[in-house]
Amino acid sequence: MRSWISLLLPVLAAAGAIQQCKPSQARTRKEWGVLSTQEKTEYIDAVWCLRGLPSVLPNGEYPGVRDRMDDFVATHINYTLYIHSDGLLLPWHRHFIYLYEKALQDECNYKGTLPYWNWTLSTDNSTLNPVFDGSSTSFSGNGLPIDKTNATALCPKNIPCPTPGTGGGCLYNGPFINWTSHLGPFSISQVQPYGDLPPNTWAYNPRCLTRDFTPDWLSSLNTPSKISSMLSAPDIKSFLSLMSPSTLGYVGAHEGGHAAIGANMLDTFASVQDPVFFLHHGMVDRVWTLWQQGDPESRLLALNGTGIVHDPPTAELVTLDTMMEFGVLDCPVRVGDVMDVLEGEYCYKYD
Ligand SMILES: [Cu+2]
Repeated sequence: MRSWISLLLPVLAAAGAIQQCKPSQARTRKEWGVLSTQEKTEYIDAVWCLRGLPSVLPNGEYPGVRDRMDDFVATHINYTLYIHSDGLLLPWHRHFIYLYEKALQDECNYKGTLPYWNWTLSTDNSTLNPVFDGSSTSFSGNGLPIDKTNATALCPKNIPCPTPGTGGGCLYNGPFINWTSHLGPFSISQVQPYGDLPPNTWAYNPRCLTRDFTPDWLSSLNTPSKISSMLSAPDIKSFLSLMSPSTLGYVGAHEGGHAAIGANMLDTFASVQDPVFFLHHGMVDRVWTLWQQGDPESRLLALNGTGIVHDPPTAELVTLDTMMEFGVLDCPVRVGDVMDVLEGEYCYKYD
């Protein structure tokens, strides 16, 4: 993987010795809907706190990086072409959302754990409740409806073509109504194996956060029966073919969640700018974790695919010894060290 900002010391890397995880002491990551009003408020406040902290990346070199939240956005942009639709999707994003959870806790005094968005609670509801009901304890709701007369429909090869979304514009209710995106937007056509970062990658382009609820994606890709098929997948290859197939034009539950929220969340490079990104990836990590724990002997260390987007045939396969980079967020991490959520730095479980 390309070394970019790795020369800057990860100032927030764990300083002390790693403590052993006792499974009985593992902290539970919970579904957003089961959190109390106070727990939800504390999480939302912590997210806003991160927004208010200075970035580690220097603003002179990265004009669009305005705050600590943007350190996460920029890191994801920088590694996008290595960590999607391939063998690094699961391990890289597991560690990335863990670092975000840790930043909320260490830098914003958040006492809880990272919540997740259970897709299956949204599949038959066009407002994608309860995470998106627009109340003061939600992630805000849809974007305002915009005219889509000239928009091209996104139509993957392996599911019926989804009906276009009902929003597309700026958020208009809930706690994130004044949230801003600073980087991008970037075109999906830039997501190419061995491609370059988009032009003007780090430019400052402040604008509102957009969403475009498109529930058809969820009813094709994220239903309870799709989740059970994933959980009973015999090997990691078949698991990934349902979660995130590497073949261009094919989609899985990971893409389903992104596309159902739409707009900014559909921007492969910069989707992290929507704070709900971390709840969606919490669910991706949860389903992977539950699958791994269903048969640890054969599944815990199972990997498939390469470290290049869409797994081109010439790319090297990911192994437990592959090193993953996290820019200013952390030192490089070995894939083998992120496989077990009850080992090493990690000590968490899902309800
Ligand atoms: Cu990603």
